[in-house]
Amino acid sequence: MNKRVCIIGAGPCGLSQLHAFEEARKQGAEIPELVCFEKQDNWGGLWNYTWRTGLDEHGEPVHGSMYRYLWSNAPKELLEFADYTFDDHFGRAIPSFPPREVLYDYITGRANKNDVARHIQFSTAVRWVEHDGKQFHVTVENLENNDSRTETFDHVVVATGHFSIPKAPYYPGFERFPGRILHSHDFRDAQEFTGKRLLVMGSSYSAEDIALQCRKYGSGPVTITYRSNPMGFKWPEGVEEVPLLERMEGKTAHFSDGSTREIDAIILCTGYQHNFPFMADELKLVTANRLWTDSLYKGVFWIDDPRLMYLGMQDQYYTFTHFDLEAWVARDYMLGRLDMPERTERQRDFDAWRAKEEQLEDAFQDIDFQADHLEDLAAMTDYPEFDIGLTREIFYQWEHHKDENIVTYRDRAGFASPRTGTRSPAHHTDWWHALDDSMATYVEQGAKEKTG
Ligand code: FAD
Ligand code: NA7
Repeated sequence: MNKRVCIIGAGPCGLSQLHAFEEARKQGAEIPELVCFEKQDNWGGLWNYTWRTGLDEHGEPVHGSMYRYLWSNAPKELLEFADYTFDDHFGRAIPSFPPREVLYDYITGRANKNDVARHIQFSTAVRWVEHDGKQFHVTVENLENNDSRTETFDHVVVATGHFSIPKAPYYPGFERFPGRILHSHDFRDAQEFTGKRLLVMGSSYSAEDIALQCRKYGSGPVTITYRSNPMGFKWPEGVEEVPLLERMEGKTAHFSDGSTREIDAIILCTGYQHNFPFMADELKLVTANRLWTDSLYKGVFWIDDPRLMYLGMQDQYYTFTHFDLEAWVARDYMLGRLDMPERTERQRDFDAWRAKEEQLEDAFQDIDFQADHLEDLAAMTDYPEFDIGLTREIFYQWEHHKDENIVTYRDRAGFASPRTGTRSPAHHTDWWHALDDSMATYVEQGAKEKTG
């Protein structure tokens, strides 16, 4: 087989795709030539922390949106690779809400095991992808020497993520605000805001985590302003939610309920755009951040031409296992193991999922919907079995724990691995007081004996 496959991005999704092929190779399959282009000089995508913001050393938009002191926002049992468990990687049970560095080590541990780096061309940005009816033409630029070239491929897998290019709204008075206004994409170290009175805009994961994190590291009072609905958690002292900002007058924030607050810095946690400027219009995914993205059959295949695939484009409850399942199914299609139905049947399948998605009413239903998506994919391929039913239950528990206490949900323990059954021990320090997020402190100092 001399087919060529182009994978764009070596974040978790791109690595899942490379890994899926390597697993097939180990079982004797003949696999196509794999070429993965990654614009950064290292892998891991968002988990590869960078201190940079704005433009990088090559003048490229910085991809990274993760910040210091970021801890997993859901139990690690929900994202455990079925073929490379946390026990496999760490050699013992670790607590359930690891900091970023620990998860980075885990992701790259599996990538190292199969030596997938040999397929990756780092510091190489994809500039343009088009299709001539037979093949894809992919133009890339080597960022070290600015050389550009165009190569042809039979398949393209887009794995460039969708939490990197900010949606940054304007509100009256921003242009005269005498302080810093930043998007969560550019947030790096909460200690920048020590003693400052903060306005955080948004009511989703970033707003929740950045508000808490700033307070944890010593900010002044944090006011969270919401557009549709408040998150409604029982916030710690010094954090509150108010209706939408109407305007800033100097340092004074005016809200739609008529109240005002004095503010020193504004953090827009207003989400991200699916952004693929390197894709020709007829191949470009245009979608909102939702559980059933537009234009993709099974959430993976470009509905008009399945030779093009996108990974990880959904709004995310599930992450690494979902990415793996998508990558396994994409691989099977590229290996000729999967029957691809006709366009009309793909559309019928899409419409059925979309209709269900449009009926979803709360986070619990969202979780079930995405778990159904995982089960649908799992039935199509030979990804190692794991207990998806158990992950649904852990997700529900996690939602309840957050409602009970948003500050302590990360101190919970005793979650069972859906693959091995191993139960997580408690961390040695509660999250609110754990200011050092290094792997050495998290893993190597050991965990408390107790579980549950
Ligand atoms: P990314 O991780 O974004 O990787 C995409 C890769 O593509 C990058 O390496 C990038 O450099 C490369 N790339 C982009 N454009 C090009 C181009 N033109 N040419 C070449 N390469 C390119 N998930 C969890 O499971 N748990 C969490 O706690 C969690 N916290 C998060 C916190 C934040 C602040 C954010 C933003 C996300 C968080 N996520 C979390 C979700 C995160 O989206 C996934 O975990 C995961 O990183 C997605 O992987 P990906 O490969 O799709 O994309
Ligand atoms: P999300 O989950 O897309 O949430 C964006 C939030 O921003 C959401 O609450 C929106 O309110 C709000 N928003 C968007 N536009 C505006 C405007 N114009 N004005 C006010 N508020 C607005 O992004 P996150 O960054 O929180 O999460 C992304 C990922 O990062 C996530 O998967 C985590 O893993 C980490 P709405 O409710 O739509 O009214």
